[in-house]
Amino acid sequence: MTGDAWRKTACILCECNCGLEVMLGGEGGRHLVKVRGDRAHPASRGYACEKPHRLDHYQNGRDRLTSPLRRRADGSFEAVGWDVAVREVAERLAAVRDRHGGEAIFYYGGGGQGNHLPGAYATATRRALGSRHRSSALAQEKTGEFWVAARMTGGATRADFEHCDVALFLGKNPWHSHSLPRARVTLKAIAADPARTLIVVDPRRTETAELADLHLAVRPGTDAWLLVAWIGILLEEGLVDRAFLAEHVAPGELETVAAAVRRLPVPDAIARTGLDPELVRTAARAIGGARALASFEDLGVQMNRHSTLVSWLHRVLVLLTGSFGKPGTHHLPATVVDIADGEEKRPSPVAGARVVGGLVPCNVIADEILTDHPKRYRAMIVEGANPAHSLADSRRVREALSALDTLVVVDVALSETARLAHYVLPASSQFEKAEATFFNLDFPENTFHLRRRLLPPLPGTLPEAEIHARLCEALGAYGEEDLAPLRAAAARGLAAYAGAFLQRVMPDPRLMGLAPVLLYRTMALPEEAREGAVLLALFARAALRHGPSLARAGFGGSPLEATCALFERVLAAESGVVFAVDEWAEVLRRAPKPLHLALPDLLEELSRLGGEPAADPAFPLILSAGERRSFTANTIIRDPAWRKEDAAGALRVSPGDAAALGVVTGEPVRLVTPRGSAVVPVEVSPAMQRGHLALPNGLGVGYGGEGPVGVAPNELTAAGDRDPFVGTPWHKHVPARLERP
Ligand SMILES: Nc1nc2c(c(=O)[nH]1)N[C@H]1C(S)=C(S)[C@@H](COP(=O)(O)OP(=O)(O)OC[C@H]3O[C@@H](n4cnc5c(=O)[nH]c(N)nc54)[C@H](O)[C@@H]3O)O[C@H]1N2
Ligand SMILES: Nc1nc2c(c(=O)[nH]1)N[C@H]1C(S)=C(S)[C@@H](COP(=O)(O)OP(=O)(O)OC[C@H]3O[C@@H](n4cnc5c(=O)[nH]c(N)nc54)[C@H](O)[C@@H]3O)O[C@H]1N2
Ligand code: SF4
Ligand SMILES: [Mo]
Repeated sequence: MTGDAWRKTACILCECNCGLEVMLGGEGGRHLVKVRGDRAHPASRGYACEKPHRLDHYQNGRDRLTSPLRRRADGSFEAVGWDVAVREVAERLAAVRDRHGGEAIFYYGGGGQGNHLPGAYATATRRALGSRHRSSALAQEKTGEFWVAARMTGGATRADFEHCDVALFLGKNPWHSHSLPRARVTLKAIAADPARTLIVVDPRRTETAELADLHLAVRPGTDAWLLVAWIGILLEEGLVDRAFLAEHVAPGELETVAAAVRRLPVPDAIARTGLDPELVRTAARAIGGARALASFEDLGVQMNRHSTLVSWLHRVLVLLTGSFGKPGTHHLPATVVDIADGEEKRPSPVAGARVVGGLVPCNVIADEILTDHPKRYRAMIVEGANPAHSLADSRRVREALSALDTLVVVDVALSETARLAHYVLPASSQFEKAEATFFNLDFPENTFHLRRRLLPPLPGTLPEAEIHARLCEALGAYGEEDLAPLRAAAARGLAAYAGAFLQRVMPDPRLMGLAPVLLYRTMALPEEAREGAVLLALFARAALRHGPSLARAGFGGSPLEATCALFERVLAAESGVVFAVDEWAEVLRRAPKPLHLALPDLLEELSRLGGEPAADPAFPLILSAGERRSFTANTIIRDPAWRKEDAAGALRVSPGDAAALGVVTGEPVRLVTPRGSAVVPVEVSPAMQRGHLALPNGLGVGYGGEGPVGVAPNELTAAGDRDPFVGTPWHKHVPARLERP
């Protein structure tokens, strides 16, 4: 069977989820033989980078799982049927709940770069179990930003790079990591226009830095000083937007922040960064003089020293320049699901860590397990994530996962985490079910794409929606009497169904908690879109929150009418839908009044800047552990043959450091950190500055029974190296040294 038609789907390798067209073929018609960008996709408009062309390495990976696995007493796995697996998983988790309370059951993941519907379905299983604590990779990267942004602008902002005249990237290499639609097109357009300025802050001369007008190659880990210097210069030179501040920012806060910043003299701050003072001033003037500044901070600063302080100083810079709520600046998009939230009242149960956006800091999870504290996590469900590889200090994470009473892993492959599980439940791939992500953050037009399934599930696998429905049923969470009235309404069409849902489910907290699986079980949807059922509930919430934005996109009327119209359109539109159309004025309406600059805890942290302990002379270098490169995609694709270049994941080293050690490209070195060591081939790179090393992310995974290729970065990181406020890891700032092996 060979399909000769192009079929629509999306890339699953980064959060952009560019629309793709694929041609199926090969054995059983189950291979993605040709891949190209989908011109009809409203956000990506035909764009695709080099990574998805070989997506078949994901779909047909040799370590795809095809049966549930159960751990035997001797540690090996045996294949068991789905009925057995579901019954036993439900029994074991229910036993933990009954003995220790549902709060002892921890949930990790819920989707990676391409799949977020499982996280929505899992809320039903968690509700059925009374499970409360959870986390995901966001608590390694974005929670510091969420925590300060919630208090300053009412939520994390995104920026309009298409219409800015000054673009600023802080610790972000969008040429490879993207995160903005059609990143390379946008970057090239900014670079080619003499009236626009591209500013990149990165110790490394990245591909993005190569395009930049101003590249500030800071000394690693000194971004806080650079931001202090910039803010100081803006204040000194009167480059702040006083009209914006007077109108929108709480009175007196400018003065408070200015006084705190002035305590650190600009020349001293610049000296810390190792940069040419004139370059710093030129960049400050470009930022202060911008018509529209768009900026983006990412892992280079968010996984580094002073991460939350930098997130705050960055937002101070944005507000001082009035770069909020006008074209080409920063906005608060209308979203289907809010992923950024502020702090929760209750800290994590054992470590007492601050919980932001509902997420326990990744760096304390092992501490929450490896203890005799009565509130420790005793069971864990991991879904669409690989924490044994992605969390700091893999060794300790493995120890923690192994200490659990029950570990259940839902994955397509036998990942590093799955290997430690008591039960592994094999999921259908992202091309074998309907899927979507919730990272839709564009403005003024925001898109949503429900991709239909391209292929029937690989035999032995199930979509997560089905897995969660079966788990809820095995837990006795609902019965036929709950489903029958909804099924009857479904037979009368979508409007009748939505009405019945509103009447029967929404007012009943028990049923509302199970809504995702009730929708999945009772809606009458085409086979290739079945897993989209949960969207009805999510769209209903969006219609209530963002009615005017949906109406401008053509989904008007009552919230019920808007919900149904949007749902039908999303189901029908194979390339995705513009679901929200905004106006810039909406941004300031959406934000709290007034906006805030002065956060007392961060002001205090600023006063401590410079008081850090001196570096350990045994580790004179700084390792950035986890760089995004041309062929890295977290651990989504495990086959090393996928990588067209850099298959072994070389350690990038500056020419000076390589010469000092006497190594050349291709030769192995021993990389030593306080937590571990590894032997890795070197790539001598003029893009690196002296003293700075870079390892790629996503390597060091086994494949098809073969041992790992490359270095797993978190064998080298330590969980204690983390942000004091939200616990985000300092993966980009690991003390290290090099030795000849
Ligand atoms: N190709 C590819 N793209 C991806 C991914 C992938 O795996 N592969 N993953 C996706 C995911 S999950 C994410 S979160 C994003 C992350 O996207 P990015 O944050 O852009 O990715 P990184 O390469 O981890 O880090 C960015 C930069 O930080 C720099 N850096 C290191 N130390 C410092 C410092 O002290 N100061 C400053 N200013 N910069 C520093 C590094 O040199 C690097 O160029 O990428 C997404 N896109
Ligand atoms: N040292 C260091 N550590 C890091 C980083 C770093 O830069 N340096 N980056 C961090 C960041 S930003 C991120 S986002 C994380 C990423 O790390 P994680 O969030 O842990 O996830 P991934 O590596 O993306 O793994 C995704 C898993 O989902 C599985 N999978 C794929 N498709 C499906 C599906 O349809 N269903 C199910 N159930 N499973 C599926 C894959 O097989 C894989 O095991 O790593 C973090 N860790
Ligand atoms: S930018 Fe991201 S989503 Fe788009 S094709 Fe590349 S990896 Fe895939
Ligand atoms: Mo990430």
